[in-house]
Amino acid sequence: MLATRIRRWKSVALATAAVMAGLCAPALTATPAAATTTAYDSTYYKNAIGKTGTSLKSSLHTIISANVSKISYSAVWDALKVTDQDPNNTSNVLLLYSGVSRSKSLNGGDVGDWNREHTWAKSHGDFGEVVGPGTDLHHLRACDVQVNSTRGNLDFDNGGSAVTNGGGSTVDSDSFAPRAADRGDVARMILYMAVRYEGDDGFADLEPNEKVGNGSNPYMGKLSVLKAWNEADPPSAFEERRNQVIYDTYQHNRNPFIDHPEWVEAIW
Ligand SMILES: [Ca+2]
Ligand SMILES: [Ca+2]
Repeated sequence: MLATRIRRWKSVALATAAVMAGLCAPALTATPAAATTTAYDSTYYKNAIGKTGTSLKSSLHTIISANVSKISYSAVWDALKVTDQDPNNTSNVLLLYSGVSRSKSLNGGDVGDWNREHTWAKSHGDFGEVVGPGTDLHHLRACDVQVNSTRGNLDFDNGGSAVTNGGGSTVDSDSFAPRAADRGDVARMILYMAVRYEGDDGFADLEPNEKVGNGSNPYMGKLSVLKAWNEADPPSAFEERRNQVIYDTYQHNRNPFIDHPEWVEAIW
């Protein structure tokens, strides 16, 4: 325990020194699996630090389920205009999978509009649009209406052919792959849902597995691919801001895998 603490202090000191030397970003992103430190480790994540496996998963479930505020499905529209705001144009939202920047006012259901994508497909566990997993902002994203329809309830896997206006996303008969820049985001959203929903709150226990074609079962694949995507596409400034806005303004809980992407490997 003492050794762990000393290592942590040491890594904080090194990170601080790196910031002061202006070398922070390359030093901290060169090895994605390395332990990261955040401003929340001694507070929000206090009871999870140092744990691995099911112990870490259980601890994180308790942390991210405590004192959560939930919003209605209709309130999700306005929330996404804040969480998914284009950093280069405050009148727009950035759309998941395609990367398109589109006017916030074009929310709706017509071609050319954006709507509310359940990254964990709402049929997988059948939670629909009910307050809870159906309205959890950590996996709800602004998405082009047609691209959302193409994704449907497909599991995630590599391969397929290009999605029309999909920004490089691909699809085949049983799976969907986001454009490269959104792959880590999707992995961390799916795995947040697996930790947040454990079957103790009236909803299904959501879990990743190695399959595609999960249908209405409360599973989402493929875990090995999601793990690789988490490594290949580390958290971006957009994703970190989004996590912070949800924590500060809406739900008051965090996605642990955006703060600590190495916890994906620590659990799975
Ligand atoms: Ca990304
Ligand atoms: Ca679960």
